[in-house]
Amino acid sequence: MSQNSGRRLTMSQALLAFLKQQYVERDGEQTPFFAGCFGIFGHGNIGGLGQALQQMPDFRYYQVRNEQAAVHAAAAYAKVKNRLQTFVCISSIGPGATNMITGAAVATINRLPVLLLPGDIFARRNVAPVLQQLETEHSQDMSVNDCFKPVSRYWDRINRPDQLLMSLPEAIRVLTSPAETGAVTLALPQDVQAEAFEYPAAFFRKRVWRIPRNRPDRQAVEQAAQLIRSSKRPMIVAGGGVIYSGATDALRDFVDRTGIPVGETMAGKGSLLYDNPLNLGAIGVTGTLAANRVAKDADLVIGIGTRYTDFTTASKTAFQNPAVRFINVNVTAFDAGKHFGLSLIGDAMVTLEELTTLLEGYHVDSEYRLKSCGLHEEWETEVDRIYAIRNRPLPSQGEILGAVNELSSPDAIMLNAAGSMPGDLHKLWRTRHPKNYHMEYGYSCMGYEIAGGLGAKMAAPERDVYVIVGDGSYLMLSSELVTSIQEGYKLIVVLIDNAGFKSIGSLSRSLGQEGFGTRFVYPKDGALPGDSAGDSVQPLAIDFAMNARSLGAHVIACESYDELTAALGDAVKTDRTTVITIKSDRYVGVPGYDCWWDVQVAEVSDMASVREAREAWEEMRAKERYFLESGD
Ligand SMILES: Cc1ncc(C[n+]2csc(CCOP(=O)(O)OP(=O)(O)O)c2C)c(N)n1
Ligand SMILES: [Mg+2]
Repeated sequence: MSQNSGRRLTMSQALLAFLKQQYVERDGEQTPFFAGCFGIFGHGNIGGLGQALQQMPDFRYYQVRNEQAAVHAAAAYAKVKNRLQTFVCISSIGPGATNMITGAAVATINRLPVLLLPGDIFARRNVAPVLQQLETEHSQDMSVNDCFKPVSRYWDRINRPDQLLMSLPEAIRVLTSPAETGAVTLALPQDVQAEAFEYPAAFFRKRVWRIPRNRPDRQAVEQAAQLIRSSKRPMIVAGGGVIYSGATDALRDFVDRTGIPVGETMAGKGSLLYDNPLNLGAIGVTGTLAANRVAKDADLVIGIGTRYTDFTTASKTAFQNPAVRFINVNVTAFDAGKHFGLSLIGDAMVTLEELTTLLEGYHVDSEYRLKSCGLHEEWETEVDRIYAIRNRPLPSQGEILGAVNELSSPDAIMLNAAGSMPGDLHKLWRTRHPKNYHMEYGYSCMGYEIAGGLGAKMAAPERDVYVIVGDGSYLMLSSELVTSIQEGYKLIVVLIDNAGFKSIGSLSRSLGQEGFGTRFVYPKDGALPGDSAGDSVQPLAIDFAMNARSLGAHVIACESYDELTAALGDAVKTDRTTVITIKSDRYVGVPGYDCWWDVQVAEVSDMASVREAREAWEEMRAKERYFLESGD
């Protein structure tokens, strides 16, 4: 087709027509890359993208309540789809646009593709300052959308309709690249969105972006095999990359043959099923005794698809063997190089397969294997113990999470993000398929839960989706309950009401700060009472059940463990999003297991409790390592 036989379209129409033609292919399977569009209209996009979406109903538009929530839903969708499909999120200019910045950070930090199209101020400028415009006296080439730059993996502003021809292919290249993916932002000035241009017909050809399975450098893999053969206490740290690569079977095979035990990160939980005898479970700050014990003495850590956040490394204290070395399998050179590790830059699945072949005949000492399996067993007993606690008068969080685990279908998705729940779930959740445990813990963003649940359910409508949300997160962002009801994507929401920020309360107490500012209570004597005030406080009378009911959800309010189990039984039978509310004890917590997290403690204080906490902090701070010895 000649380049000249073009189609005269508005920039918005051309953009959508192009997006509809983008496909990804991995292992021979092809899918359209975009499942549709979430958004809210305003004057900054109604006549541009709004008009184009109306005219193209086959690119489905979903109306949401909050632009931040839209990006969470898109990111969760992409996470469930192993990054092979995502959503476009659109907003008006100004506050609608900046609402998406938090979502962009979630997506970029978690390495999840989302395409953000915030409206922008008039490119032609003559009517400036327009409603919601940020003015600056030293430049006219600036708007609030510049704030997206640090949280986007690719950022552009489309000031002329023909710029799409150059910008969109870059945007899709970044979104579909396992190494580069994250939020991509194309800021769309409101006037340009509606301007027409003769786009070459070839621009709208179907394009298939193949997701490669790059194999690592041959010499590096051979060196890795040598290192593994000569190690005595190797362990694997399985991160999100294992799951995104679809490498869970390859990992199981590798572990079966070599006997190397596995600790799982927040994003990597589900890399092995919970009952694999060599699955030591969660590692790091929120780790199990099994994984943290093995990590402490490991002489070789094989990180697969992990970023090594402080939660994974227990703030660089998890690996205490002075001779520990790292092999890092990662699609991203940046991550592969961490801890002076031997970098295997490549796809997790093919790299594991190659290593398996090179390690033919190798197996760890049987004593080491037996020790790992024994620790796994001991951990299962500890989970049983915590699931069986029947705390009174209010149930403990551990037993609530146990009930959800035991009473949800094995193929369900459990989703969570912030509060005291991620730590408990990382330790306690018994993962029964690789997508069973959906945790946003790169940004740990309060408000991800319900919006993310919507995205997860849209990605896997055949699965039950259980959203576990704290009262704090619920109050921050629960508006997509409405969208889930509008669109018929049923969620089962378990709202844990512990009258405040339990997680930060306990963190505060651990720093000697008495839970200040973390309870949902009225001020007393001119200040917000902390935990030292005990029960002599007036709680906020928030009726979560009524709140959820008012949005159209089916609601089951529970007072006890038994009522909760009955509610979980009933919730699978309802016809729409169902919110189960349950009060829980603020103080009964799941303990830490041989771990530490570096959170700053005041160096000087009037409070003796803070001075004491500082002393303990200094002792642990001294254990933090740089791993300078790790390299050659
Ligand atoms: C958007 C956002 N603001 C603040 C925080 C810091 N933070 C982490 S957990 C938490 C409390 C969450 O409260 P809730 O949802 O009730 O869970 P709980 O800690 O009570 O289990 C806060 C304030 C955060 N992670 N995200
Ligand atoms: Mg709470």
